[in-house]
Amino acid sequence: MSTGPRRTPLMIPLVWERLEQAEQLRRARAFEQLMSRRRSVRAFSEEPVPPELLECAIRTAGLAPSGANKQPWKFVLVDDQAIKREIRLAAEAEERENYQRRMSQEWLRDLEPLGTDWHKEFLEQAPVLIVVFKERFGLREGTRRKHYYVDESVGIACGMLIVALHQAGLACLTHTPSPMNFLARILRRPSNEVPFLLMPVGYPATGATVPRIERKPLDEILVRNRTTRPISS
Ligand code: IYR
Repeated sequence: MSTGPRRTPLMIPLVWERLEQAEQLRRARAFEQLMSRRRSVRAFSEEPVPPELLECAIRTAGLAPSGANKQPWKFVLVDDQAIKREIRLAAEAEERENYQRRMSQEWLRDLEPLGTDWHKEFLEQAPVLIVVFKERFGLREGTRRKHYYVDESVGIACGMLIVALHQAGLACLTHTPSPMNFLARILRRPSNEVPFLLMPVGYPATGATVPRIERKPLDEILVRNRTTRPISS
């Protein structure tokens, strides 16, 4: 328990640009347009990605808010062909079990419109994989430091990473083979790190296709204040 007086945090002026409302609207719409063209890509060209682009996107992800500013994330870049192959084989072994045994009929039916199966060629095809790990706790000089809201923090950072990659003209896939502890083993991560997301990144293969999907309209995802109806399940 802390007993002494609380320390006053060091505060600095906020850097903030107040925009004209018309400019705010213009930017909001332009950004929505840009993001409406983001799609999960499952077929990549082998064309390499400039390392600076990836570093820039990862720095941007690292700007995400996090519980007590602990920044409980690690982004592992894998561009080594042999390691990508190891990851593909391990992911396919798990996914084959998933598709053939572990996933429910309802789940398989839900995935039909996406056309996915246990083959994960993209894990070798994409020039680079970003493997995101969450840090369950911090390790400083061998002692454990508590981390807070780890899933929320790393989830937000991943969202920012996806946006940063798209904005930089790169495509990616949020892939979650399950279970994915094989990633910690293959990439030799320390025991405080748990795999969170596996993201192949690159340029789409020539002629790449994506499933035709619908987005829920605003009135299905936006609630203003509360409804007058009684709570139903
Ligand atoms: N992880 C599997 C299955 C899968 C699950 C969901 I939920 C998706 O939105 C897509 C795929 C796979 O990657 O094939």
